[in-house]
Amino acid sequence: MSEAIKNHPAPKEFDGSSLRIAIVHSRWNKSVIDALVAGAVRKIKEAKVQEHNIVIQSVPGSFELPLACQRYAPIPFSSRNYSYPHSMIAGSHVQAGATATDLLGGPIGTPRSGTPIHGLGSASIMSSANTQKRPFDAVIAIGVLIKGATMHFEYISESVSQALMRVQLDTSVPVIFGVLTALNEEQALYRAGIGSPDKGHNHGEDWGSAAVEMASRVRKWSEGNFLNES
Ligand code: DLZ
Repeated sequence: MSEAIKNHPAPKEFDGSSLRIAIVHSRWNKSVIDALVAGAVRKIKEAKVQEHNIVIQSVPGSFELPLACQRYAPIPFSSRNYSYPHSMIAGSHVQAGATATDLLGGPIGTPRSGTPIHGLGSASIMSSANTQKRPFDAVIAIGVLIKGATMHFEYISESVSQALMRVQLDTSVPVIFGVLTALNEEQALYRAGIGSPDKGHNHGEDWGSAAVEMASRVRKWSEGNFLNES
């Protein structure tokens, strides 16, 4: 495909100051993952998403991403309430310096069954019972699959992309597809902006911007706002 057509359009600007965004990433191919997560966080923060509203969770490999994303986006959009006072979310998942490897403690959402999900430790479980009701506005799934000698790559790439789409449509929470499917390490490094000699482009930045945009748009749509806008 011509590079003149396939480009990186400048993202539109959205105010993310009231958004809550989760990043779920795998740990395979860590140096690439770290660069991608850092790129996503950079763009999310540039859009004014508050640090305590950025939650980062790791899972072993890309195959585990869909289930984790599903747990971070469990509330059907129709039952959301955006009138939560700020105090209900403040301190819910405080993260001092978002890094690719941090785990966050505490309840992360309320599934349709009404059973609280107690995920990742106990530290913040006591912070506020109300935080369980504060949904994520978007989830970014970040993984790096590098093709090897077997069919493993094809099976995982296909199933993970299908499953992430399913989570997005089932929950109405935007799930940003941040899974690199590279034919070799060089391709992966280049797409994380850490290639050599040409660094390439960090696609994590695009995913961060896409998360803020989709979260903002879905919120508007849920309010019945479908006005013309490109
Ligand atoms: C097993 C495996 C292999 C061979 N390669 C990758 C990879 O390139 N990227 C990735 O994210 N995960 C890989 N995995 C691990 C699987 O995604 C998964 O974690 C395991 O099969 C356990 O379910």
